[in-house]
Amino acid sequence: MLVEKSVLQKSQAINFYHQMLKIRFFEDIVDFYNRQGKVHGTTHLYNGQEAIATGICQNLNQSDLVLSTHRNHGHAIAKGVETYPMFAEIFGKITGTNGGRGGSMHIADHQRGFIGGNGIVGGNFPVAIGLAQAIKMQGENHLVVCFSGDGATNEGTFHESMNIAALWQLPIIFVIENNQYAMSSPIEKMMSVPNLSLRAKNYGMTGLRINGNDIFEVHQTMQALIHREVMSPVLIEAQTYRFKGHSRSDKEVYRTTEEVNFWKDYYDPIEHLADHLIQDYGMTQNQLLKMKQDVRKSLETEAIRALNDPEPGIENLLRGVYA
Ligand SMILES: Cc1ncc(C[n+]2csc(CCOP(=O)(O)OP(=O)(O)O)c2C)c(N)n1
Ligand SMILES: [Mg+2]
Repeated sequence: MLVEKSVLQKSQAINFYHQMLKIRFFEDIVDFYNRQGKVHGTTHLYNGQEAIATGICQNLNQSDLVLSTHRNHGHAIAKGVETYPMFAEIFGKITGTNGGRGGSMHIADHQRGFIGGNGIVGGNFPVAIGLAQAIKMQGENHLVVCFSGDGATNEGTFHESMNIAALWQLPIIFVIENNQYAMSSPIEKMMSVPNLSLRAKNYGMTGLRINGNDIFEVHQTMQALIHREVMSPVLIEAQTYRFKGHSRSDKEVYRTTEEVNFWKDYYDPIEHLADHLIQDYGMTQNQLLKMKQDVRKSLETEAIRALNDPEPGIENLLRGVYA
């Protein structure tokens, strides 16, 4: 897809850059404390994929609903969830988005339309369908966006949900972040047709394949989708790459350092936008550096504050348990 850089106002481009930095540094700080043993359970970091969450969610309203996966921090931040309670949740603190009992994979904030992550691969597709059906039955005009990985599209729930979404013409956008691996399995060992957007066609749904590391392309795609007359279901395959291991325990023996460095050097979505901010929007290196420092510093302060918060006491054990 050919994309005009001028589709973005300067203030919007700066806002996108800020958002992507926030996601990147949030993950770096989580990684740091994870290695210090401050995180219970594992984490799945979003580094390298920031343009997708940003370009998709910045085009949504608060009342639109987002569902995510085990790799959910970036989606939550992009949907407007506050980072301090996210840190607290990941550190298992009472001040966390879920009172410290969900952890990294289960960030949720329903007031901001972030329904939540899900540790079950493919687990959120049917939930998204239910929400989209409810919206349709109530005659509201909100959208549901369901993020997933490439690996999740081999789960039965994906195909069942695509079928129903198309049949019932639900207001839902499936965003497949094709980072080319599901844990240690490269996509070519998992499916014979690696173009995932083609999967939409068989269900009678529009399928788009975009460069997920180009914020302009992601944004333009969403602009076209939110301005349609009728919100029929769509599948977006956003091609991307994850810069860090699958999770904390990943030794990354299934890919080479050269491959990872190639993506970091040539396809970093944040550096791509930074280049345009300088060339097309007249920003200076110093201005970008200052933004980086400010974003990092404020996140570091929040993380330290969250680390010092109390853990949930025993009296919280049955909170939210309904049966
Ligand atoms: C139903 C189910 N099967 C297996 C797992 C273990 N698992 C966790 S993440 C993952 C890979 C998911 O790959 P993908 O959907 O491409 O997402 P990515 O991790 O690349 O973001 C697997 C197999 C799980 N959590 N749930
Ligand atoms: Mg994947």
